Amino acid sequence: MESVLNTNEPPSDGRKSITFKVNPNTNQMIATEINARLRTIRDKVESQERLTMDDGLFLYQPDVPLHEVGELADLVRQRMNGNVAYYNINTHLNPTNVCVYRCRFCAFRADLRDPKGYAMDDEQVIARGQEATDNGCTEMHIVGGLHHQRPYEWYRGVLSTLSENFPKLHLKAWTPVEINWFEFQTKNSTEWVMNDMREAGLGSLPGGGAEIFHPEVRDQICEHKANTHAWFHTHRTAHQLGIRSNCTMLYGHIEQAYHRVDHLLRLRELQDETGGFQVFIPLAFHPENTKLSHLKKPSALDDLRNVAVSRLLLDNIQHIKAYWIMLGIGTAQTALSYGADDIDGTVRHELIYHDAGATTPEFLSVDRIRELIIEAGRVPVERNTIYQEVIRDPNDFSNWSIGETLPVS
Ligand code: V47
Ligand code: SF4
Repeated sequence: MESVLNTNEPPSDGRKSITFKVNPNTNQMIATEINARLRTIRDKVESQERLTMDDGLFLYQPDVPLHEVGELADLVRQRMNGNVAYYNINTHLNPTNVCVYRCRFCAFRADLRDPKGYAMDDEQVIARGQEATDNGCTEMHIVGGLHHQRPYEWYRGVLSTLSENFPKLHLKAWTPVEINWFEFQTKNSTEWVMNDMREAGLGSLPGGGAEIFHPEVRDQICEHKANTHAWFHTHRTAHQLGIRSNCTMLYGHIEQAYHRVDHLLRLRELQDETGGFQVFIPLAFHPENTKLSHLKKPSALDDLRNVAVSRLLLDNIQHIKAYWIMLGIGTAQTALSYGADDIDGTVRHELIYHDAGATTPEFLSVDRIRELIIEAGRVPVERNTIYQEVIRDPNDFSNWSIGETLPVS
């Protein structure tokens, strides 16, 4: 039987689908076939041979036992990152939620005259920087909407205000969707925007705006914003300029296994070329208050399978992040045995997931994060955004310095 892939366009390696033998009475894959294929994949993983599109499609099949997929991913995690799990002390800043676009999965955006809409002024931005510094943050994660009436200088000003007042804070800012908007506003190239933003304080790029790259899905969930080509062009340019970046995949909405594998392989391809991605973050779709609110949130089983399959396919990206805000604490802890080696940070002021129904806390203390990691059997290590170890003054928590550079790809 053909697995359900329903696509018109072949994936990066030219395969369209994969055929499985199924038991006609149960419609489930035959155990002997599952075992044989798993053995082949295990051999490849053990000998560090690259997995293919077919392997990825197979590993995503719900009939393939999750614990076996997790065990393989755990092997890779252990080999790449040892017994360590990383976290950071960070905060979020969404300078505005007003947005010209209307992505169907987004509960965060607001219209220009919506009472929920806001755009921060300098004073508010500085207050957030001060709060972050007082709490010992090393990173500020900055993304938001594309405001109809805020010029490029306003966005640039967010970074320059923060970097002038809080020079130690690493500013991980703007997705390719924003960079693309700035190109449109300034009529300048990606490279120009990136250099200008770097001058203003940009340290690295977050992984957002990736959603699902395949046009069959992208055209249905966010057809107007920066397309797949623009997303890759932005990250390639960043990497060429020596700016590191993260990458993501938004799963659990209308996409199928085939689109997920295609997405992961496209990321692997760019990483082969530039080596500039530090970490991959699978993002579970939260449907509440979105145009896709009729859909069910992905299950914990699906979350863990996504962590594991991404660890296995993305053999050239050093870290996989189990973002606790989105997965929930229990699943994030379990994910540390399914391929993940990072759980993100303390996170204050998260809006994107909480607007979409996330019930996780809005903040975790450092002690709690370390406790979660230890409970999961790993050694907690604080990192900064670009994966350098952070050393804290034991008598003054907000006083920190940079130690060793940790493994990056
Ligand atoms: O691009 C938006 C996603 C992304 C929803 O780089 C949603 O370290 C689920 O990129 N349900 C932005 N997901 C967030 C992001 C991110 C998060 C954490 C760490 C890093 C990093 C990056 O959030 C968007 C979109 O894919 N998103 N709405 C939703 N309802
Ligand atoms: Fe705007 Fe980003 Fe929401 Fe899309 S995901 S509507 S670009 S804020």
